[in-house]
Amino acid sequence: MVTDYGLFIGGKWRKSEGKRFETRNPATGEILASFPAATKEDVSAAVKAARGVFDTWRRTPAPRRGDLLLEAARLFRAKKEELARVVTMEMGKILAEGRGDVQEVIDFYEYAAGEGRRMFGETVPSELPNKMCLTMRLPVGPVGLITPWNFPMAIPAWKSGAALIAGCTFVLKPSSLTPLCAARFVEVLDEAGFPPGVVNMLTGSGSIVGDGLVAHPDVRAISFTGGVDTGRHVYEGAAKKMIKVGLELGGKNPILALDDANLDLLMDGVMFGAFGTAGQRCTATSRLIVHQKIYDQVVDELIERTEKLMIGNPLDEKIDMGPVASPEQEEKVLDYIAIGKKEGDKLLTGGEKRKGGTYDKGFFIEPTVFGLDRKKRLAQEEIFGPVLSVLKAKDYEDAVAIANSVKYGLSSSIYTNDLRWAFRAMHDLEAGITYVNAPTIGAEVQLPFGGTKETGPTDTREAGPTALEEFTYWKTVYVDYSGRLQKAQIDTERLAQG
Ligand code: TXE
Repeated sequence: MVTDYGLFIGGKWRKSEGKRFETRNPATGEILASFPAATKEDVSAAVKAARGVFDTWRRTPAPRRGDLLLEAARLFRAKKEELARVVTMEMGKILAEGRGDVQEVIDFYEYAAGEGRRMFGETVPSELPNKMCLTMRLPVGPVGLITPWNFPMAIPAWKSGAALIAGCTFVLKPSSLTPLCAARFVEVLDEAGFPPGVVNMLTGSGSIVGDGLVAHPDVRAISFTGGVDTGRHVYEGAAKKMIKVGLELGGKNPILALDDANLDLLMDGVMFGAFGTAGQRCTATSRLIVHQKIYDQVVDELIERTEKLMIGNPLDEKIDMGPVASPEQEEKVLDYIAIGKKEGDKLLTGGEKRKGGTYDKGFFIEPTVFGLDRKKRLAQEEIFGPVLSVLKAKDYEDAVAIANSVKYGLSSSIYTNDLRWAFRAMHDLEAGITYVNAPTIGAEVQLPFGGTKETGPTDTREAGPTALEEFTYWKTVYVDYSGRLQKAQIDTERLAQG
């Protein structure tokens, strides 16, 4: 039975005047649930709820806020299997990855809960006697969280976990492809006992809900993950209000394979990095840059392994790769494959939509490998699908030049057993993340996550201790206990003169 959801505002599921839309399983076409497209009035109501409880929430001691995050983590753990199936059915990633999505929620909520007992500021000496100075973090206010469909529970968790522990209330706007995952996520937070208004969720369009949150005067920060063009638009809107904004806008992530690499290890990493989640990860391996000496061998092995991948319904545990997430994604990926063929790039394997039988109900694209030149569009643009480009490099320097020749800078990897190249790559690769002898995917929640160049501004990082930066500002406090007026810069000058 299809559940008709409302909007989650002020601790209650509410009706909306907005038109309804449905969410479907991309492997089978089955309708999963229906949601309202929130209106401007709904945006105002949600922000009002978030603003109304903000003072209560920010005054709740951070360790007590952490207790609620821990309770939520406990509930997510208890419901992990059920929620993982929802992720797989709505987004299309295989079940093992659906479980991974929920595990990230658990891991990050547990990690963020601990921040409630740290969140350190500093004490600093004053230049004057009997005076002390300190810094502390304060929450920016109610925030807007705008999330994509590829990690439909993990990304809302990364953003909301950090916002909540910082003392912010939030309005989450999930992608219209995965509202069910967001609704189930919010249901768990509700069950954990967050006060009404701390957690709010609005489904609906980017132009009404997304723009509405960015423009609303009471929304004091935006955390966004999605495409570059949308991200730029959000950044411009946020600049008008001078608010904080965190942007994570994807990548064109390379693996560099040097001639001394362990080839088995390399191939395992490439297959996982390129075709995991059908290539729809911001950190997916989309370029394999191979030293000329091992190029032919790598290509042969790659074709053999790619052709063995089983594609099908991701709920079936035998399947290696599910569908892409939507008809729009399918069209976009097939367009790129067509561009590759037209530009004369060498199609090494795949390159077709899977047809016939149950495939016709979903959006299945063969895992595809192109051999190509570094300047071609497929080597430069984010495809966000199961398409890997292999490029030939003369040596280490050439491989780095190819790696850095794109506008993105999120993740990167090098396979080598030579420490010299491994350490040089850590410095030379223009990316927020570099892996050594591991694929470009596999971020852990206790470390900063984010990129450089057009992946997004470098002043914010999700996850890790840096996650707090997005949602807090620094307050500097001076405490004068001398009992008299002391003048910094003026009195200190006198002290110095004696
Ligand atoms: O992204 P959008 P889409 C890339 C990837 C993919 C492409 C398009 O290349 O093929 O983007 O995906 C909301 N104001 N990534 O269309 O449109 C939108 O509703 C505010 C990379 O899904 O950027 C959704 O909630 N918000 C990526 C979110 O923005 C707006 C992950 C992302 O949607 C808005 C996903 C507006 N005007 C896609 N318009 C990554 N970094 O990993 C839309 N939105």
